[in-house]
Amino acid sequence: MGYRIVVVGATGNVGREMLNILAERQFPVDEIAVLASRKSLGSEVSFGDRTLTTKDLDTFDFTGWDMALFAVGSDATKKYAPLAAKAGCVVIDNSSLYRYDSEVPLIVPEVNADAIHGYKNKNIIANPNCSTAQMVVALKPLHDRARIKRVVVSTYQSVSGAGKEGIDELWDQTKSIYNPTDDKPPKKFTKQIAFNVIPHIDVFMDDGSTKEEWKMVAETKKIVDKSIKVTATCVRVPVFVGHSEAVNIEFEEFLDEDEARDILREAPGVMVIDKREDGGYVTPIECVGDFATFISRIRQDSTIDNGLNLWCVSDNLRKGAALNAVQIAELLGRECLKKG
Ligand code: 11C
Repeated sequence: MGYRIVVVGATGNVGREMLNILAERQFPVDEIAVLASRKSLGSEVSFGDRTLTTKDLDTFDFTGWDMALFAVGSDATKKYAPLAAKAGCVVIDNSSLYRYDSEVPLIVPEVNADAIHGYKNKNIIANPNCSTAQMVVALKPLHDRARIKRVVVSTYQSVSGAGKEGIDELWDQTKSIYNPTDDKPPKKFTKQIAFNVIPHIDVFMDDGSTKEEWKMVAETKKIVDKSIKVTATCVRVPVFVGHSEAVNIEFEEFLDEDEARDILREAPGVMVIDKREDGGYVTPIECVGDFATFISRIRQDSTIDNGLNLWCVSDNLRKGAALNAVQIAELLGRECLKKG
């Protein structure tokens, strides 16, 4: 016996990826409904070898459905997630709307699966920001061994984090570089993204950081440990899919680089590719379509007593969004909503 599942925002990048992953991981689905806003109504999306037609989010009745995976912006989430939750359908939300609500669990199953039971407060579970999800998968097993004091992270984030418009802008600008009569000025991003990097993701905060940077701080604390200090610089790079992060970690206790490598090799959701030779590390293009968070370049930071550096890469549409949401659904099914 399986579940009655709804995917909200099924025609977007993340919604489509949710459907792919539900099918790939053979999630036990008895019935599936794919919802979209009116402007995408009637669009077709793939689910395994089936083609599904989207229904209207505005008029959908969530009564009797087990779980709804939401992949729409915060405004639509604000309007529809409470309706679904009130109708008894557990919402797994990919937007940032509920992440910082103390009554809503923010879950990365490899890290804080125990927090899942908190879904009962509001019938809502939040899915973290992509740049946080991949980092905490790497931090948690190291924290368990040597207690992390402080993390300094710089991100190299792909344009797919900014949705289809971000992907289109990189594609169109790249082509236009070779055809100067076809100028493509920035629209989605604030500066040219083709052959460039932009140290700005999401809106600016009062302290000069950006909201993307703030999210990494707040979410790491909520998911792993509130005592961990994080400082982040988030940068958009001309890569289509796959976020990368250079992570510097300061621990309470000494942790040898070889032991850290062994710990990460055993850690759930992590794949260590770390040879100290040309090409002995992972780049974003190699992790597209994969489930793992890849860790490379693990090495001691000799400028502080208990420091390590590492390089962390993952498919931002998968571990950073759709995969993590499906893993939450699997966890919820296993722990809370068991079926015959
Ligand atoms: C980006 N991380 O790469 C963002 C996208 O809070 O879920 C995801 C934003 C979020 O632009």
